[in-house]
Amino acid sequence: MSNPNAMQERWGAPERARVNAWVDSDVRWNTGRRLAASLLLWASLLFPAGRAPAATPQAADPNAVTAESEPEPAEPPVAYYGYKVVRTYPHDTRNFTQGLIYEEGFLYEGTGLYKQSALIKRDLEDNRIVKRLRLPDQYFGEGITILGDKIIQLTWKSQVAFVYDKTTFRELDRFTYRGRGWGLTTDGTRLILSDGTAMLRFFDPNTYAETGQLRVHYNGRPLRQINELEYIDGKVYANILPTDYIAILCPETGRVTGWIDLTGLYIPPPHSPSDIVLNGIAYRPETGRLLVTGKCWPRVYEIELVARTANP
Ligand SMILES: [Ca+2]
Repeated sequence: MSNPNAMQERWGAPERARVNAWVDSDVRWNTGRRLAASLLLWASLLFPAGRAPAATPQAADPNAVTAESEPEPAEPPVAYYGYKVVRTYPHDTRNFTQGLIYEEGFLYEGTGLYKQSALIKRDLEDNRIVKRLRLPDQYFGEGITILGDKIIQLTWKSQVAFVYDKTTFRELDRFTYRGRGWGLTTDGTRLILSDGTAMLRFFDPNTYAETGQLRVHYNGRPLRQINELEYIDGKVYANILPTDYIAILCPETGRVTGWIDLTGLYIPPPHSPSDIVLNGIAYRPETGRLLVTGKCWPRVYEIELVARTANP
């Protein structure tokens, strides 16, 4: 969105009601709807449901406030970020990115699609593939995370996760879970899984038992389509399918505390498949920057976040 002010002027009250309902509805994506979803999400940022209309000046009503009335505690403001590209790296356009992690100079990627899913370790500097493992044809790979010397990889509908040795990619274990697997990350003590709904689900990394769930919400409404994840400094960063936005979530309350708008980072060529969308967040602790990419995108982008106001 190049001119949010113009959008703000153009959109009237009925549209505002509609866009605020976006976070409360399932979004099925195709090329047109992907663009629409990004526009709607941006509009919902401009017109949050909880924002009160401008007050009309009138005489104060002495009966309106009683001794028992106390103001609602104000929630911390939501942070908004744009981006600055610092550097780019090649990305294999055959990689249908579903999971992305950076560790000590290497980029680990989990890819999807039946008969094409893989786990790949690549040297970020020279783009050399260090290790690659093809999943059996019946599995559609999803999110990955690293915990200690292990890599865990989800599958989409098979309800199976694979546990690998981080160095050799040898399968050490596998476990089952109900529902679908989308994104995966860890806070160091728990596995954190997204399944396309508004829920984050927590798993014990030793027993693989599900230990809890948390509904993610924005303006009091569930935020669905939570996809690839990355845990950074106490927050969960989450791609919201099929948009160009990353939500920053509190993993204790489920509240959205920030938004990153990556509009324009990569624009697929005309007539590209509709699922060529942003999906991949990794973190470089030595630079404090994000590495982001998308499904079948030609580049990985190292970006700095640029703070901005909600209504630029
Ligand atoms: Ca990630």
